[in-house]
Amino acid sequence: MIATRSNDEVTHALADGWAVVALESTIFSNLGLPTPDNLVAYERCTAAIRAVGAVPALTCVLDGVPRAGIDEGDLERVLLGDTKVAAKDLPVAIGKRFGVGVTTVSASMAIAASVGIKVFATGGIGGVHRGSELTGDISSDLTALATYPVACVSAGAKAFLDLARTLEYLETLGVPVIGVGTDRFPAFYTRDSGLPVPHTVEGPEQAAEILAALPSIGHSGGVLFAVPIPEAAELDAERLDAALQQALDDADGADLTGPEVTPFVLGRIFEATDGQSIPANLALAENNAAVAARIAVSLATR
Ligand code: PSU
Ligand code: MN
Repeated sequence: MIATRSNDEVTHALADGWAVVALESTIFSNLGLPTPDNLVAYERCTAAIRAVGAVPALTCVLDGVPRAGIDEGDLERVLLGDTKVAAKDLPVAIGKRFGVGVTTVSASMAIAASVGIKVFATGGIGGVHRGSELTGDISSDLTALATYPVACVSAGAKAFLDLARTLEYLETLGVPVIGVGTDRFPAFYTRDSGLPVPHTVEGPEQAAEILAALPSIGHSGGVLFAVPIPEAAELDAERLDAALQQALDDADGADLTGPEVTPFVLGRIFEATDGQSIPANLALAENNAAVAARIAVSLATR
């Protein structure tokens, strides 16, 4: 078991069985969002969680210690972090005492599970990359969803990935994929990827009922809740397609592998959309945090 440290607020909430929502830190670093939008995203997500009475727990690694909940004085270090830590990197980050490691979805779910946090909010998950039949590039976020008993709330995944294969892969791994108020898998900036999700819930209460049923059937892994971006913040799919294609072409030319690929493509998307993707990104992250918090509260009070 990981020796994770929490701040006082998270420690007390967990001891009292109160609602806690884990957050990843890659999205709040410059690997996920440019400055100062990363801080704005963090403030909006944590405020949304607190607004319904839940407690936010930012995950990261600080001085070789996995954290689920930091002290405000450490926030600046996390926002400036540039070492991406996936679940598989956690032992190295601990053993080599990384100063700051920013956690991806997979590492955040591992850390959340280690302290018993049941609900986790992110922007978008990693997935099966286009061309994975040649490169083998499939995000370990998917394996983590099958491994850790944590519900992940995400706006689907970005359309620079192969979303059809991503859903097939989750199916193979046995991860329930559940649309919240939708029967379509969302594509991050847009509400409908054109692909159906296997299951739908009306809202957070029904989502919590499903989570409560997991232990009874021996399901040991997680669940993916897919929440579409709020309508008012949705981007135009056609204009976005051109930007995504440009970003992918640039990535092809840059000869990148492994964990470098996703941050590079994200950076190119921000440039190719002239920063117009940022408000959409902030809106969906905040909305996911709010939905996750309502699920966590519903679970804690049932
Ligand atoms: N997709 C986004 N924004 C992000 C990420 C993915 O739209 O910030 C980050 C998340 O931390 C996710 C990680 O867990 O990238 C996946 O990286 P990879 O594809 O290398 O597994
Ligand atoms: Mn990858």
